[in-house]
Amino acid sequence: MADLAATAAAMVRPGKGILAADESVSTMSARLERAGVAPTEENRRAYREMLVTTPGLAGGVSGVILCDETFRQRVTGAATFPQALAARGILPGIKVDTGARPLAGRPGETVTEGLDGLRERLAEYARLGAAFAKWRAVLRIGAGRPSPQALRANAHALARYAGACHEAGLVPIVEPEVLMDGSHSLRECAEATERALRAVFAELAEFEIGLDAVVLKPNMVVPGGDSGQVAAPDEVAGATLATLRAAVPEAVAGIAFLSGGQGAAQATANLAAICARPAPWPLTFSFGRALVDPALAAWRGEAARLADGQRALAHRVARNAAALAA
Ligand code: 5MM
Repeated sequence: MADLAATAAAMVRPGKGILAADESVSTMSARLERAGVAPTEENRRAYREMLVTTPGLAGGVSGVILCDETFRQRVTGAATFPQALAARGILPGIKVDTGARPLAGRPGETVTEGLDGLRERLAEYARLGAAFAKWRAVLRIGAGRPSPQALRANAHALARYAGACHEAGLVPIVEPEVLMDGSHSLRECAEATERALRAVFAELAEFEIGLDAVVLKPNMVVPGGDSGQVAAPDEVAGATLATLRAAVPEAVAGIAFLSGGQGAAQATANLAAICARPAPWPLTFSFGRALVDPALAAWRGEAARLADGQRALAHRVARNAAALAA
C-alpha cells in the first residue's frame, strides 16, 4: 500500500492535474463528428496522439486517463500510449467501468457497470503499464433523485472497484458525478453532492479501503445548467469546500475535480477560487472537456493544424496549473 499511496500523492502533487482523455468510442466518435472529423479508429488515435505528445505536457499534467481502445493503440514511432506517457514522466491511467446503465426500478437513474471480469482486466492493464484507474458513477438531480437506491448501488460498485484496484496494484480514481444537467439550485447541488459523497465513503469504509491510496474525483457545487442561476467563483468555492468538508475524510490522498460541462474559462475560475481557500486535502483538476474542447476545435483533424491543437491544450493546462497555486 505504501507504493500506491506514493502513486496517489504523485497524481495530486502540487502544480499538476490529470487530463481525462478517456471518452468511450461512442462519445469520442460523436465529438469528432461534431468537430467535422470522420469518427474512425485512426482519427480517434490521431486525436489522442495530438494530446499526449503536446510539448511540455508533463509540466502541468501528472497523469492521463485513457479508454481501452487508446490504451492498446500506438503513437507514431511504435510506443503504446501508456509507454509514450511513461516516457514523458506522465502516469498512465485507464477507465475501467463499462458505462452507466438503467437501474431497475428507478426510472431515469443509472448504475455504472463493469464489475464482471474486473479483476482480470485490471491485472492486464497493470501489465500494460497502468498506474491508476477510473470509474465514474452518474447521478441526476430531480424529483426524488438521486434516490437512496441509486446512491447505494453506485457507491457499492465504486467500493468494490476500489478494492479490486488495490489488489491489482492500481490507484483508484473514485468519481461520483452529480450532473449539472437540470434546473436545480446551487443549494440542491450541494445537498445531492453531500449525500452522494457520504454514501461513497460509507461503502469505502465498509470495504476497508485505504483512503491514502484513493483519489476522489467529484463535481464542483454549481447551479444546474438550466436553472438560470449564475454563481460567482467565490460562491462555488464556499459551497464546494463546505460540502466536501462535511462528507470527505481527511485521509483521502487528494481531490481532483471534474469540469462537468462548464465552459473552459469558468471551470478554471472556479478551480482557482476553490484552491485559494484552505483545505485538508491536496486539490487539483481532472478535467475532460474543459481541457480538450479548445484543442479539438483548433485541430479539426488536420495534420497541418496539429500544433494549433497542442497550443490550445497547453494553454488550458497552463491556466489550470496556475489556478492551483492561486
Ligand atoms: C472524458 O469523459 C469521461 C468518460 O466519458 P464517457 O461517458 O464517454 O465514458 C468522463 O468520465 C470524464 O472523465 C469525466 O466526466 C470528467 O470529464 P469532464 O468533461 O466532466 O471534466
